[in-house]
This record gives sequence, structure tokens and C-alpha cells, in this order.
Amino acid sequence: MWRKRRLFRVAMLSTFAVVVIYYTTSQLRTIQKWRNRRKVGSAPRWEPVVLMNELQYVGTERDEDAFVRHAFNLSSSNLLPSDRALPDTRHTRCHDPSNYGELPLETTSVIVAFHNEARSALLRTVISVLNRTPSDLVEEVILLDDCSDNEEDGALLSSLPKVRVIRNQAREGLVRSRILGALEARGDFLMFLDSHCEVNVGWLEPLLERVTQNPQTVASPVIDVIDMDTFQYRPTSSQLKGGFDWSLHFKWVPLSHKQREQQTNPAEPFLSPAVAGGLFLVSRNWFRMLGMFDSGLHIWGGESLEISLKSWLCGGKVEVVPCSRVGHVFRRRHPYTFPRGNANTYLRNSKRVAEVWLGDHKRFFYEAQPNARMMDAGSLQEQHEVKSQLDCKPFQWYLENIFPELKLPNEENSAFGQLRQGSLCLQSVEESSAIKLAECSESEPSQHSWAFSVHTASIQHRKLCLTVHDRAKCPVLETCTQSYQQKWSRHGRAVVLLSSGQCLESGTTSEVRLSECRRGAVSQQWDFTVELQAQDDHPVNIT
Ligand code: UD2
Ligand code: MN
Repeated sequence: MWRKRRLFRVAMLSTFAVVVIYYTTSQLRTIQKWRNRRKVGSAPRWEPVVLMNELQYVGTERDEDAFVRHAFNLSSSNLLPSDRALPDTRHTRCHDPSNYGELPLETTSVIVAFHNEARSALLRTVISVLNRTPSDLVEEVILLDDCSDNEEDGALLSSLPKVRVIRNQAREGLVRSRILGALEARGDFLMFLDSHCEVNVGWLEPLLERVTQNPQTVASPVIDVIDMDTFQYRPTSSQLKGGFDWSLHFKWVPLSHKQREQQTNPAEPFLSPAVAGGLFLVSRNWFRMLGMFDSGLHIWGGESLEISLKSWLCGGKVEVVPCSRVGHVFRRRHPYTFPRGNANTYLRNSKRVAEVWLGDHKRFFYEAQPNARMMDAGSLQEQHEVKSQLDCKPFQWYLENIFPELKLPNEENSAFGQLRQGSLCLQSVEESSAIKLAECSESEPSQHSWAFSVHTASIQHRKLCLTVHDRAKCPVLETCTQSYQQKWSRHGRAVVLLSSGQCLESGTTSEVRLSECRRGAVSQQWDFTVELQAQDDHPVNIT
């Protein structure tokens, strides 16, 4: 009896032990499997399945002149297979996958908007993504057909693994198409590509690493060149950052001396004032928080500077990641129509970006692009709302900290922006010539666009001049006449009416008046946001 019970207990205990061991090892195995699943650099897990007849899809489309329809050599593109080999253009340091650490469990939606793209180029874009990305990192490839003439260009690709095709019934332009793609995306990260790209080996992992480390990062690959004539794939310098000039034209900028000094090797990601093109990875949540792209941007242009400025000014950052390489066919002209006229569309888009993000510095945009002044850019209310909701920084901060290479043009205005005293700013009063002081606010237009010109000795607010009538004490805003009642000078921080030698002074309430200058009086000290020339530091005779 006693022996029986002991045997029973031993049997129970060993069954229990077996169950525990089995459960633990199976759990460990699952964890290991997940770990392996996220190991970087392993062979692609997409098994190419012939789901379509490539030759039949690409067909025999030919141009009389090879460049007419697509602005690149169509014959060269058509001759290449969709899965051609590419030279690995990365720095050797990028070859070691352990450099990228643990990858996220989240997936990426690749979004490709296209309008009348050459089928061979479009197919190569998709196949390069499927073949060169570990399958479990890719949620889907969204092909956003922006109302191409032939619906089948996109539709026939929907049989490829992970590919979803969405078609616009009317032409929306690349910006609204990408927004639509982002709204449809199920992945946690969004990667935007043009429809004539080829991603290179290990392209996504280094981008993912950056965005996972800091989810408020916009991460751009280095964009290699696919020759528009021969389709040869060539490396570009991995040490250039994205920038722009006052016309808001994108340009490449070499890394600053300081950045080069800080860099320990050329494979390291670096901060960039703007994305180096329209190809980048961003977290879907962060992109949505930023209000995505401005949906008022038509057809082509403006969105890459918009997302860059928005990221930097509203708490994020922009990086170029040299270990990530994506080839792109750069062209000399747009191969498609602009329903509203080519130059106008781009200029209008740029005006929207300038109006929302450049603050008082938009004056330089208008000087570089005078035709934009009179253009109707549409409502910007939504963009301003995003800006104030996210409490975005002023452009001056960006100039000082992120893009010091963008120099202010030498112009006659020696100071401009807000005219402030401590936390108070001078502002115009609607439908009146009066001015008053109020708490400074980035988004209050009546506080911006003050300018002091040494040349004309005037203080302007938009088109009006600060004027003090004889025997009046309070300055008002009136049409500029160059009269002595509108002549001012600045002495240190004092603002002096030349004819009377009196100083601009804040009162106890919101009013502003003229009074005798008193050395060091805080109520007579004024600052403009931006000084274009060093001020005359010699103290003048202030009694
Ligand atoms: C550069 C960017 C591009 C975008 C653009 C400015 C690179 C490599 N490319 O363009 O991503 O930022 O500047 O907006 O930096 N498309 C449409 N609908 C249209 C017009 C174009 O879907 O109405 C597609 C087009 O088929 C292409 C993509 O948008 O896939 C970008 O257009 P692009 O290749 O003509 O522009 P690109 O390379 O000059
Ligand atoms: Mn392109």
C-alpha cells in the first residue's frame, strides 16, 4: 500500500516535470524563432513565385524617340530584367548586419505613387523591394495609381505578393496620392518611393534602426543614380545633406566642418536640414501627428521641404542614413502634364510652404520669387492649426541650429520680424491705423513683418510706415511718404524719431508713445527678431 502510494507520487511528479520541461522549451523555441525572425541581413525570405508573365506585362511599348514618353530611355529600361543584380554601393562598414541591433517587430508599408510610369520601371521598383527586403519587415507595397491612362499598368501587378493597388479616379498629384496611401497603410512605418527606383541590398534595416531608436525621425536613404539613358546604376556621394535656397529649390549641401569632425566613420547617419529627396521612412503615427503632407500641394513639388521643416520645427528630426541605398532615375524634365501649368503649380506649392513655415523670413522667398507675391495659394488654416497645436518653433531657430548654411541675403533692411520688448510685441490694430502691445505669438500675423530700413530710415509694417504727426504722442501706421514724420533711427536698442530726438516707449497699458529718451530705460528697449547688419554700437547722446 505504502509502496503503491510512493510509486503513484513519483509518477505524478515526473509527469509534472516532463510537462514543465516541454512547456519551457517550447516557449524558448518560440522566443528564439521571433529573435531569428528579426535577425538582420539574412537571406531574403520572399520566394519568388512567377505570378505574372513579365515579358507580356512589359510588352512591346516603344517610343519613336526613346525619351519622349517617360523622359528616360524606355528601350534601355525594357531590356533589363526586373530582378537585375546591382552593385553594392555601401561603405564596407555597412556590410555587418550586427551593426543595426535588434529590429522592431513592427512592419513597413512601402508607398509608391505613380502616373503613367513605364511598366518595366514600375515593376523593377516593386520587385527590388520584394527581393531585397526580409519578408516579415514588409507589410505591403501600396501602388497608388494616380489616374494613369492605362488602368492595367497597376492592376496587373496586384497578383504579386504583398502588392495592393489603389487607383485615383481623377488626377490628384503625387502629394495627395501619397496621403491616400498613408491613410490606407496598415504597417507601422511608411516608406515613400518614386515609381522608377531600385532598392539596394540591406536598404531598409538601417532606416528602421534610426526610426525605432527615435520615432520622431524622418530617415532618408542615400539616393544613387540610375542613368536615364543607359540605366546603369551608379553610386553617389554619401556625404551630402539636403538643403534649399531662398527660392525654395532643393539643393545638395556638403556636411559642415563640425559635422565631419563629429563623424567617426562615413557610414554613420547624419542630421540633414531637409530630406535628400522624396524618398524616406517615417513612423505612421508621427507622420499623422505632423498632419501628413499639406493636402493643398498640387501635382508635384514642395512636399519634401514641407515635411522637413515641419519635422524639425515641431519636435522631430531629419537624417540621412548612408548605409541605406536606393537608386532613382533622375530626369531633366517632367514627363507628365500639369493640369494647372507647370511653373505656376510649383511656385504656388512653394508659396504655401513659405507662408506656413518661414515666418518673417518669407520676405526672402518673395524677393527671390516675386511672381509668388500675387498668387492665390488657397487656405492655409489647417497648416497653421497644426503649427500651433504642435507648438512648433520659429524658423529663426531652424536657421541658427539646423541650417546655418542658409545665409540671409544682403539687403537694405537692417532688421525685421517681430518688434518686441520682453515678451510683448508691437502689433497693428485691425481696421485702424493704431498700434498696440500684446503678448508675443508666433501665429499672430499682425505682429509680424516689421522691418527697419537704414537706407530709408523708416519702420515699416507690411506696406505701411510708422508715423508720428506733429504734436501727437502716439505713433500710427500710414502710407509711406518719406516725410520727416516717418524717419527713424536706432541707437543701441532705442528707437528714435529723428525729427524730435524722442524715443519709442511702452506705456503702463498696451499703448505705445514717444517720450524723452532715458539711458537704460527698459521701457524704451526694442528688439527685432532678425538683425541683418551689426548695429552701430557707438552710444549717441541720449539725454
Ligand atoms: C523629386 C522626388 C519626389 C518628389 C518630388 C517633389 C527624388 C528622388 N524624387 O521628384 O519623390 O519629392 O521631387 O514633389 O527625390 N506622380 C504622381 N502623380 C503626379 C505626378 C507624379 O503620382 O501627378 C509620381 C511619379 O510617377 C513619381 C513620383 O510621383 O513616381 C515623383 O515624381 P517624379 O519622379 O516626376 O519627381 P522627381 O523625381 O523629379
Ligand atoms: Mn522621380
